[in-house]
Amino acid sequence: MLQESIVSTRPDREITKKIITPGDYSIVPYEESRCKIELSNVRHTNEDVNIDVESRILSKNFDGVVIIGEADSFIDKDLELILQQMCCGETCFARIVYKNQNCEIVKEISCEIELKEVTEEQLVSDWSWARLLEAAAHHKERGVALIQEKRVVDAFRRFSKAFKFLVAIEPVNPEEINDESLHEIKDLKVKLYNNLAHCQLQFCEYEAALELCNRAISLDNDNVKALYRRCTAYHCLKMYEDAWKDIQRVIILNPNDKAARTKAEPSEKLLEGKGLQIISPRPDHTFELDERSLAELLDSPDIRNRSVVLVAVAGAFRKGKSFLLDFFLRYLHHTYVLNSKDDNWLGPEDEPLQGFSWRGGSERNTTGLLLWSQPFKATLENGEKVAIFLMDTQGTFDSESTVRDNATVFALSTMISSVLIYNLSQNIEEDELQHLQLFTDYGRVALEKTEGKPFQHLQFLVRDWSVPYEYPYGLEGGMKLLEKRLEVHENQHEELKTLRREIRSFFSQLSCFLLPHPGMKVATSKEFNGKLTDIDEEFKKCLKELVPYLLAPHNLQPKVLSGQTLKAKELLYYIQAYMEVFNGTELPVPQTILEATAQANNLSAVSEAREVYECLMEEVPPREAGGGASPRAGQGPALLPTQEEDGRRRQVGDVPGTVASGHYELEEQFERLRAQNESKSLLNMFGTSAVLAALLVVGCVLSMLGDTLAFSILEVLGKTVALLSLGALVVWMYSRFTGHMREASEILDEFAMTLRTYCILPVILQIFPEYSSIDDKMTSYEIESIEDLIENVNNSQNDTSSDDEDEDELTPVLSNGEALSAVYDLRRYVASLDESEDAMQTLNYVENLLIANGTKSFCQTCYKIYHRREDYQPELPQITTKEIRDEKWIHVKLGRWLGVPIS
Ligand SMILES: Nc1nc2c(ncn2[C@@H]2O[C@H](COP(=O)(O)OP(=O)(O)OP(=O)(O)O)[C@@H](O)[C@H]2O)c(=O)[nH]1
Ligand SMILES: [Mg+2]
Repeated sequence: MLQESIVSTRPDREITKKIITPGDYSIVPYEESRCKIELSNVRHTNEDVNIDVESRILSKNFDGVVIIGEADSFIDKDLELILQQMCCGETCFARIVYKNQNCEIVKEISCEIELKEVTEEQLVSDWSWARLLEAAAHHKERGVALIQEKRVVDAFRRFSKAFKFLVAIEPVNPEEINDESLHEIKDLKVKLYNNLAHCQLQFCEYEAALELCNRAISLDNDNVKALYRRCTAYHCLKMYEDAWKDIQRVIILNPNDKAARTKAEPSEKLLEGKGLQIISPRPDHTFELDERSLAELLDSPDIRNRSVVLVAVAGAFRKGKSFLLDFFLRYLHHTYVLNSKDDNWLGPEDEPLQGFSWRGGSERNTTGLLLWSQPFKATLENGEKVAIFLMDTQGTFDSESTVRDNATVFALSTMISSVLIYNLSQNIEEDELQHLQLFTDYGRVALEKTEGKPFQHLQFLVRDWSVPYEYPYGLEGGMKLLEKRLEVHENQHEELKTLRREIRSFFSQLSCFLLPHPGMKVATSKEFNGKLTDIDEEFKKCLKELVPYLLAPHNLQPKVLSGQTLKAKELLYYIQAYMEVFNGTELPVPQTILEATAQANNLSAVSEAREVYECLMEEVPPREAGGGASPRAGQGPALLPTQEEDGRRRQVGDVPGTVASGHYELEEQFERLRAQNESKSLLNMFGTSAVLAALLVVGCVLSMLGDTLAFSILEVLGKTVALLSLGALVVWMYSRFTGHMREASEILDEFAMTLRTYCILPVILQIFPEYSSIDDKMTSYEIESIEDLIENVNNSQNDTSSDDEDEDELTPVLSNGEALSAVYDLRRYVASLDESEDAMQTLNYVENLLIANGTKSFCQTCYKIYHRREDYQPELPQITTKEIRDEKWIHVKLGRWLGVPIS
């Protein structure tokens, strides 16, 4: 009696066998055993029902060999199960019954099987890791082949089997398995997870697929297939945001994946952000705050209680600020949205750069202040939750903004940012430091009194740095350059020192980064759309250093105000408050850049004028040169402000801008007057030195003549004259170039002047009558007192009104240097006057003089300098009005300067 035994039972099928002839119990098939079999009496019920078209064993072509574990179709697999329960030499009757869901028999297959030969194999549990790995790889390959044949179920079985072999290797003993094999094992595991996930997706088992992908990603973060499949799973599970993150990651890792791109499109829209204009300029040069948008952004439930990290970029317009911010956006997406830790954040090679609006051309693009509408959420190492904001700003010094606009934008950016990037082109220049000082100072004034440093991290960013051999690109070179630029040393002018100290005192951290030029396409091509292929490698390399330096999780700096980190909702209030201050009237209008420039111009004009003055004073006749005083050591240049005075004046900052216009007037006048002065060169020949030299020559000639004529008196006289004039010349030159023995040189000047006026000039004018008019002017300056001056001014004004056309008559024959010197004389004079009526009267008269003279604006400036600077204490000798009246030089100079004809 044959006994039936159950080989395997499941609801959908049942396998039984009956032994007809027993075999050798010591030889049984194991995994990978090669079995030679013979099938007979094969019967199918319901022949029309085809359960498995793929069965090899039941096919006509079956060769009689079965290798255990190699079956793919499920009938073959069932037959394998039967073989695994047979012994070598055994013959059995096998029956497989297939049922439907209602447990009704659909089909029954029966046959007799004879197991003729079996190769002996080890039990799988005794296999070495190498054999297990080999088997896993083999089954994986078979599975892939089945996938290609679209036999997903069979493939799934192979992959599962392969996975079981891999799992059997564990626990992995690293001493036994080399690194390469370990890597191979991990790699195979990831592939199997992926393949299984693929099959599960085909079976619409999305959660199972998700789990398998998660496992693959846990082993390999950047596995594109796993990400892609997980994205599909998420998508099918309607988890769109997660799907979007994965597909973005796929695009970054595999930019050429067109399918991924197509897939990305619908979900990409879900996370679209934009530059949100929170502050816009109004036509009247005030700023409008979009409180609603700002509140929506900062007061949103998931953001409001997070600390703020705000990175802003400010600086001159058209210098690539917005362009740079768009790379920041890429980094932030990569790191805080996609949670990727690698450095492949620059994005696809051919993707246009998007985000904050940027463009080429020469016209300004960004106006007001913009925040990116999607703050990035991050958790700092200390567990603090932050929201990262990016801020784009209106460029300074475009042709439409006033200095106040610039200062407001810059100051606001400084006040609300935790990191302010000061975007510069090519270098850190002195004027850029001045602007920084001016603007941040403006912000500091607007801030309520804060303890310590008012602002946080100032990052200088030098674009298009072109001398990497001096300071290399990047942070290291930048820091060295910055140190150099902000260096304070002893010999530096006080003004430069103050500037540097102030900048250092405003910010708690200063750093600098040098970026190379991004390439000609970026800077000059109209078609350039930001794709990476058009950008120089060096630039990209530096971006990879710069951006993480500012935005990597461990480098994030939350905004701190008065020692407290600022929450997003608080930032909202602060911005509102600041805007009120900036749009209100309490703040002083910042000194205009024009003024600042004028101030600089003025100072350079002073030094220029000083040089010209010194130079030309040597050219003009002695009487004009201040009665023989040395221009180097005498009263001329000494009347100009000292450098210290200049420095002090700039510190209090009230040199009015109109000085610049005075400077230009002066230049014009200077050119005209110099031409005139040059025409006097013939007369200039007879300055003190020339007169003394002429006397020396005359003495020599006389002595020679006396000697020739044997006229000893003449010879002695000649020698005496020659010796005296030689001595006088030496003394005069000594005095002139050292400033010593001033009185001696004055006497010599007087002497030379007298000689020239009464002896030499009359002779010359006899010979050259055309010089007579110039000489008239030159000899006419002489004022004895203020009264004289006033009287003469009155005369002059009368003259002017009666003779409008003859303007030349009123033009002072003065050089630039002299005019400037006269102005300073006037300042000293005015500064010394007390408030007496006499003084006021004098001032009025002087003003009238200036009006009459046509150099009013220039001179008004001089008054303003004095009047507006209340805390300016010129270091003047204490002299009374009376003394001033007696100070002949003032009157002389005023008279000369004003061109007052004096008899
Ligand atoms: N030379 C140079 N050009 C750059 C650099 N970065 C960007 N650009 C180009 O500069 C131009 C202006 O870029 P934007 O980002 O719009 O400049 P911006 O400073 O924001 O300009 P405004 O918004 O007008 O203030 C574009 O043509 C960019 O291609 C750089 O580092 N060097
Ligand atoms: Mg811009």
